Amino acid sequence: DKPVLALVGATGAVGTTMINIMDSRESVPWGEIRLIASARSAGKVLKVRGEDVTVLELKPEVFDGVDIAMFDVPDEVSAEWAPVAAARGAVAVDNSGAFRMDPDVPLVVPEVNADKVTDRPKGIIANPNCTTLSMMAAMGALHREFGLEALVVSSYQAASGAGQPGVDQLYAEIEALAGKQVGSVSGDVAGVLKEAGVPVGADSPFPAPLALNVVPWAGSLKDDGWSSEELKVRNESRKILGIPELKVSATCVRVPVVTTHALAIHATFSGEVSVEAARKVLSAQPTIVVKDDPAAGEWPTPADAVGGDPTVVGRIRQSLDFPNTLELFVCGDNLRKGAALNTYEVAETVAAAG
Ligand code: 2RA
Repeated sequence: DKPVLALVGATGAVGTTMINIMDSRESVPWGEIRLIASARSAGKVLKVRGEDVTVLELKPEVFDGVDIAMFDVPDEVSAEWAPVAAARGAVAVDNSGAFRMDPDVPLVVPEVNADKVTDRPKGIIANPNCTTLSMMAAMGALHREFGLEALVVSSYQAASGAGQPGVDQLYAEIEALAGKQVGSVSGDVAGVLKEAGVPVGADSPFPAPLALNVVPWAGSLKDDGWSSEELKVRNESRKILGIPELKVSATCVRVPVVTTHALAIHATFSGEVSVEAARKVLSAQPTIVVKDDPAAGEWPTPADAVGGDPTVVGRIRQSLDFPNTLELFVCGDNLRKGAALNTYEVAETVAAAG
């Protein structure tokens, strides 16, 4: 019998992307696709691969007969319900932060550590944070070949990383500023936003205006000035790559882009790695597109990656002053590979493993 797949959080931003991904697959291995959401959205009818599917309310019984349950819901909902799904016999593939660093929960990126999907004592598999995930296909491929020792990363994160409220905020700011002369000589962005009634600071998903600006902050404040997002990049990279001692330093920055996270990466290996060798390894990875010809004006930008599945990699250079080190620029759609696509690929991997 073909496995039964459930999608919890079917009506949210990532859930909607997930349905698009399933629609675009040539074939799917599922006998049934069950859609689940909160009581508020239950009863809605959504099209999945051309069929009408009625959204069911999240209750323990909806997991009966389910083989794999994908969760695209907030941390506290996953923390409560993924164990319920697992207790009812499903493998829960969770896209929240609730279980990522649990030593009994594998954190999986299929290109890097697909073998870990069967090692799941709690019946739960976690999907990484979108910022870490955006660079894992590339870093996994390079690590396999050259032995990664250290990562220094700066992120350029899109507004949709903060969900639909983040996207709505960026559009509202752009609309309020359109046609206005703002900047160093003609007035401040925050002032114009306030005047237009657009929330700023504590009332906004971002701690400072995002339009015409960059904001060196994502997540919550942790010890010694680090943000939760920066610590996730460090901890999750170590766990996924299987290098507990990997040296990682991250600075996470929000930029006025709607979707697709970009990362500038300074990666140090155990020996010298030529740009040519790195390019060869990256090009051989089916989920990576190398776009790297500065003389022809070719490099990755968020606009190149958005809406697509591959990670786009370019600006590959040998560091001038740091031995055994490459500099790269990576762009990945934070809602697709960064969230829905990786979760779905993990579910496919679980199904294939039987
Ligand atoms: C962000 N990585 O971009 C977070 C969302 N998971 O805000």
